[in-house]
Amino acid sequence: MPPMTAAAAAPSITLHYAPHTRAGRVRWLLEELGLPHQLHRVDFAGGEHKGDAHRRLHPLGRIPVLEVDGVAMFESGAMLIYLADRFAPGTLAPALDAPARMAYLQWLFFVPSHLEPPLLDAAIYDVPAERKAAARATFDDALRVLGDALADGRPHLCGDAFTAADVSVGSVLGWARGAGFLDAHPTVLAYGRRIAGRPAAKAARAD
Ligand SMILES: N[C@@H](CCC(=O)N[C@@H](CS)C(=O)NCC(=O)O)C(=O)O
Repeated sequence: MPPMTAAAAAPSITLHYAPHTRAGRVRWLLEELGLPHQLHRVDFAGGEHKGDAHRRLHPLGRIPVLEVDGVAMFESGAMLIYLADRFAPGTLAPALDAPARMAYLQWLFFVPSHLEPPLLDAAIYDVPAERKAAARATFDDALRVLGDALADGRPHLCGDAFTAADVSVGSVLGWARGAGFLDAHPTVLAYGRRIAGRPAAKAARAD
């Protein structure tokens, strides 16, 4: 009789989050993965993220933080890569040797490099009007790049398959759509709307 192998125990996953923050993209991916997880809603308004307990998880006092089996990590983009590689290799994360892996990583890094900084300045941060206008123009340039990538009619950034890169880009497009910044970019607007309608995306916006 072959030796019995114990089924791998399900990992214990906790996401420290607050609504309308970068935690949303991690929550969206957890929903796409169908992974059981705990949510700890950080009292953002009350400054919980600046307290000692949270700073032990994220020394800069920011969110999100992801804990897996008691090990904590910060940086939402890194969380997406980790979760998709570990729990959906070859689907939500293209395989290491798949051609789509290159576009996948490219778009994941495009978010914090070229989408978030100008969008935050243009839509959210209290910055001088001149800087706001410049940020809006920079954001428009980045949206044109996204629109060109989708211009061949592909449903998702890496081709047919929906990946964690769509989650990351889609989360930023949600903020931009709310600010009306996608109105001049119909292809990007349609893509953003479509992926925001996925059941997992809706579940991640429960609060
Ligand atoms: N690059 C980090 C950024 C983390 C970050 O700045 N999060 C914001 C919320 S979206 C935050 O915690 N802000 C609180 C603060 O700056 O004090 C990531 O993607 O996780």
